Parts: sequence; C-alpha cells; structure tokens
Amino acid sequence: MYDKMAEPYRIKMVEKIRLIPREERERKIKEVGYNQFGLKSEDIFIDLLTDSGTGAMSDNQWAGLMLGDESYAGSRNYYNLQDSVNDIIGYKYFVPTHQGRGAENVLFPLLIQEGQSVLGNMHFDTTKAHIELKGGRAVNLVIDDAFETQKEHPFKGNFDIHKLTNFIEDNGVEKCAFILITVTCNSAGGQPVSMENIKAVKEIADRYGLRVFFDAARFAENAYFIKQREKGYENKSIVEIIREMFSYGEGLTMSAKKDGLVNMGGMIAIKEDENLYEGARKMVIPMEGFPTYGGLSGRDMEALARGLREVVEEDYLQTRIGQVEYLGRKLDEAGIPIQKPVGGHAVFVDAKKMLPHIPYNQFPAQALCVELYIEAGIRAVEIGSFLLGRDPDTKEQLKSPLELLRLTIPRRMYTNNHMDVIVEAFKNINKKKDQLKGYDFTYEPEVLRHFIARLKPVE
Ligand code: P61
Repeated sequence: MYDKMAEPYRIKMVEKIRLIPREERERKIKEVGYNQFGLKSEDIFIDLLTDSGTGAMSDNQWAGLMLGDESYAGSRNYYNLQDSVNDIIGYKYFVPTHQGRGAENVLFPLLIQEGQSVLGNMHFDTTKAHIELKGGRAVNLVIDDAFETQKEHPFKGNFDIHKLTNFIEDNGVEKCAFILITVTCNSAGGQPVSMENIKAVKEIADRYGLRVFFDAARFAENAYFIKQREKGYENKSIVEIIREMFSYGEGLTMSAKKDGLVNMGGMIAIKEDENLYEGARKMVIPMEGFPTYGGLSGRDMEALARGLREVVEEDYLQTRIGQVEYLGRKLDEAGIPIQKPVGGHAVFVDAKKMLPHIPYNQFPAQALCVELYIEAGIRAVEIGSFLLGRDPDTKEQLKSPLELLRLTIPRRMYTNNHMDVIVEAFKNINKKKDQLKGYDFTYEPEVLRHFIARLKPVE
C-alpha cells in the first residue's frame, strides 16, 4: 500500500461556490457588525464556521431519505436507528432529539439541582448555557497542557485527575451533579481524551458515588485517536474502542450533526438506568416531540442510522483526520502558531500568539476571523473570550485561557486544494498582522452572545 491514502469515495454531485470581490467582502462584513455569523453563505468562498451539520451525506444516506416513514409514532426508521445505537454505542435506551442542545435541554434538568456543578474536561458553550439555565455551574477541569498550544501531548482533552478530586473534596460531593466527558474536547482544539483517562475518571466517580456522562458529538474521531496513539488499542476495531469508551458512562448526549454524518439530529442514550430513561422519555414529549421521533422526521432518523455505521469505517476516519492534519502541517510550516498536535475536526490558530498586541477583551481571534474573510472569503469562528462571555454572577468579561480561531473542516466536503488556499490566505495576513485592530461591542445579548452580537473596530 502507498503511505498516502486517498478518500474512500468519489464525488457524485457538486455545489457551486464563488469568491466575491474584496471591496464587497469589506462592505458585507461591516454591514453585519463584524460578526461572521451574520453573513449570507452565498458571500462565502470556503465556509469553515463549523463541522456541525455541514458535511456531505453519502449516496447510501440519500437513498435512505426516500425510505422515510413519517408515521407520528413507531416509525420504522426509529427502530433502524435504535439498532445502530445498540450496535455501535452499546447502550440499551435512546431518545432522538432535533440536535445536541435539545438533548441537553431534556436530560440536564433530570440530573442537576440548583447550585450544583457539572464537572467537565471543558464544556462547549451550548452545554455550559444549558447547565447554567438549569441553575448549575459548569466547571472545566482539563489538564493545563491543553492551554499550551506549542506543547505536544497526545491527549490534550484529558481531565486533570488532581483538579477533579480536589474540586470534589473542596466543594463536597453534594455540590456536584455529575461528571461530563466531552469527546473530543472541542473547546481545547478537538483534542482527544485517552481511554486511560476515561477509566481514571470513572474510578473517581465510583469512589464518590458520582455518575459519568458523555458529550459524544465527536465520539468516532476520539476513538480513532485512541487507536492511533494509545498503547494496547492499535489492533482493536473502532467500534470496540467506542463501546469500551461508553461502557465507563451511564449515558450520553449527542449532537449527531458531527459524527452522525447528518445535517440535523441528536440524541440522548442511556446505558441501563430505566428510571432515567423514563424521565427523558417523558420530558422529550413537551420539548422535542413524541419519543419515537424527538424532533426528527423519519427520513432524518434513517440518514442518521446509516451515518452512524459509516462514521466508524476506519478508511473514512483516516482520510478525514488526515485532511485536518494536512492543513495543520502546512500552516505550521508557514510559521502560523496552531494548537499542537492538530485535533480531529479543526485546526485551531493561536491568535494570542499571532496578535499579541490585541488584549483578550478586544477579542484577538475575532479580529483574525474578520481579516480572514476580507482576505480570502473564508469564514472561520472564534473560540476564545468572545465565545466565553461574562461571569454569570459578576457580569465581568471572562478571560479565556486560549484565544483561538477555529478552521473547522466539514466532513467529506472540501479538497486539499481548498486547504492550500487557506494556507495562502494566512501567509498574506501574517505579513500585515501588526496592523490588525481589536473589536468592541455595539450590541451584546446576554445568552450565547457571539451568535448575534455586533462589533466595531477599536480605534
Ligand atoms: C460547533 F459557534 N458544536 O462546534 P448542537 N457539544 C459539543 C458541541 O461541539 C456542540 C454541541 C454540544 C458546534 C455547533 C455550534 O456557539 C456555537 O447540535 C461538544 O449544535 O445543538 C456543538 O450541539 C451542541 C457552533 C454550537 C457555535 C454553538 O460548531
């Protein structure tokens, strides 16, 4: 075999994209208050805002759409999805939801009491928001190496076991709702969590009588990293690794828009706790829909049932993660500081390192996002203080330990030529980076502000 593996698929249908002139890009980004969420997608050449629901489905999934059974109750696609969940995740119960936050909204009230903390490696923003909306506190206990972008560590998404035990000891177990392991750890750079670490977290949970859940959005990518990097797993299949991973938890929430390989979908899955399942089943009705569809149409459930089986194919994962690595390597060679090693779904550019003259409260990574759009019509997303928001008690702007620009690669969408264009854009920005300015709010909503906030350059 050759060292280099090509994608295990060929392209059957294409979608037109175009690069509008630079003056238009300058005008459009100003019109939307320098917030790339406000841009129309037709004004974007390469869209790296997210890998969430943006991937390409396979012919097999598209064929599945035609087999959608849109019965209100008991759709056959629900049972097909149940089979996929049982086979791949290994949990007994599941409840479909329209996407990940729908699952959080249904499950978290059953697990959190007012004032309790949810102990995570690093919670993603919708997860943090749902924890806080239920009166809880989201606590991040990831290892410190995650915050040192230049330091190589194979599992930068790992929990710091000392921080975890200290938190429980210092605050008391009654102040802890549950432990949530996010795989891969999105906010730290799509960084994986090792099996050894998951086991250690489970041991601590057992010692204190706490329960472990997973935020499973990128579960297959995490399993692939375990296979590549962790001793003892090199000869296991991806499904074996996934099942072992989840065996250490009681349940999960999943945004299926990532490793489910669908444009819309999510779920709650529960290992064996029938009471919890009954609770989720009851709550999903008023919030998402009847438990055999949970906010999804039958055809969506069929696409997901098939996507779950495709995402665990190793040649797919190899080229998927290989493309992200390719982009990371090229940026690194061009002298652009990135989170190392490169994570599963995105390359994270270290804006704090690249633009040290812009302070955290003027959002250096957001400044870089704006420039990237103006430079080459590329839309990226800020993962830093702009996303993090304010302290819920004091309303002070929080200082994120990392100021990252995320180049999120949709699944099965772009070619390496697109990756090369991204690298060229960064080379040009790097030459004039000292002239970039920070940003300040002209409009700031209270919850999940970065979606609709408006900004202006700081003079
Ligand atoms: C993303 F700018 N992620 O990474 P839902 N858990 C985890 C996620 O990564 C996640 C969800 C739960 C997105 C979409 C996104 O401010 C933003 O299906 C680890 O999106 O509800 C979502 O899943 C929630 C982008 C979300 C954002 C919020 O791009």
